Amino acid sequence: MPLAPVDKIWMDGGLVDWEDARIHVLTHALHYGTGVFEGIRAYETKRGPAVFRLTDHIRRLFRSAHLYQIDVPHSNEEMIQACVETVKVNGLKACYIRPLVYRGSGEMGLNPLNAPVNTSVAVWSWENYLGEEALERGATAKISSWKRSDHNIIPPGAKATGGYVNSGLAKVEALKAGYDEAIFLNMAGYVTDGTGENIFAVRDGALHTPPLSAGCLDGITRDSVITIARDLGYEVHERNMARTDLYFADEAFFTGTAAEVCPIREIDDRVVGSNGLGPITKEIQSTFFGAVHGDDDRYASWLTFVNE
Ligand code: PPE
Repeated sequence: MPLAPVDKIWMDGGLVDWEDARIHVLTHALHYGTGVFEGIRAYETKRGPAVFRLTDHIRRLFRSAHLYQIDVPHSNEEMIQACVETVKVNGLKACYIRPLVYRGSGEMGLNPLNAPVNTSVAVWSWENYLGEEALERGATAKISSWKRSDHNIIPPGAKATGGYVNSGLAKVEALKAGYDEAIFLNMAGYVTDGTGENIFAVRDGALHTPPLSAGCLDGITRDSVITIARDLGYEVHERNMARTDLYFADEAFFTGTAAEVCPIREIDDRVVGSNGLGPITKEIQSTFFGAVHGDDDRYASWLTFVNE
């Protein structure tokens, strides 16, 4: 999706113009994927833009950095403030927010530990990852021939830039085969997630989603949906799922910051249940959108208001 430039990007502690946010070609992360990042959204509310679960995203950013032994040169609070400031200064009502911590230039070779650590926060307008119309109509998906990288290969629980080549392979395979999205299985053959989303199935009125141990990201939208579903009175089971659990589902949906709560209408050419936005998915989706837009007091603590 082409990016529409905004005014400012936060880089290493200060704001620079969009076109000046440049790096050297010998940036370590460019060669070896040695970066960690987050994807966050700010939504329009009656009180101005609000960032959804900002502290949880920044906590996960630091967890990812910890795994890769990257010392983030800013505090947790400074990264939170950097996100707030970058949303504010660009004057967008709603946007996607991309904090990045990466190994910079000055060292080559696989030992990353002597390379400097740089940070940035960029924001841009981003429609739903699978298309706004997919939120109603549902996306199509294909089980990938590529497996999700394992806990002992590239741990899927941390958002490392380099790990996303795994997702890229599956995404391209799915798109070229005519599907909107890929679904990964792990090395044991159980469902993990999409290329940039967690996955849920609804069957007989209960929700099912792979456990984190299957090898999926500890998605913040996943966690929000589990909370919302239980608040609405649904049972949620985190359990290993076979691909047939998806084919047999009454409803299925992806969750993610970029993809939000997006129904899946077809998996491997098999229509899923109601072929679109099923009733339970719809209820969860609309509660989720109520929460992110500040219209549901139960979830007020999930929002950070940028102008307050
Ligand atoms: N699994 C993966 C592999 C993943 O990348 C994401 C986020 C999720 C699950 C959902 O996590 P959460 O956003 O916390 O609910 N994927 C990001 C996509 C980034 C991209 O550039 O593509 C996102 O949604 O921001």
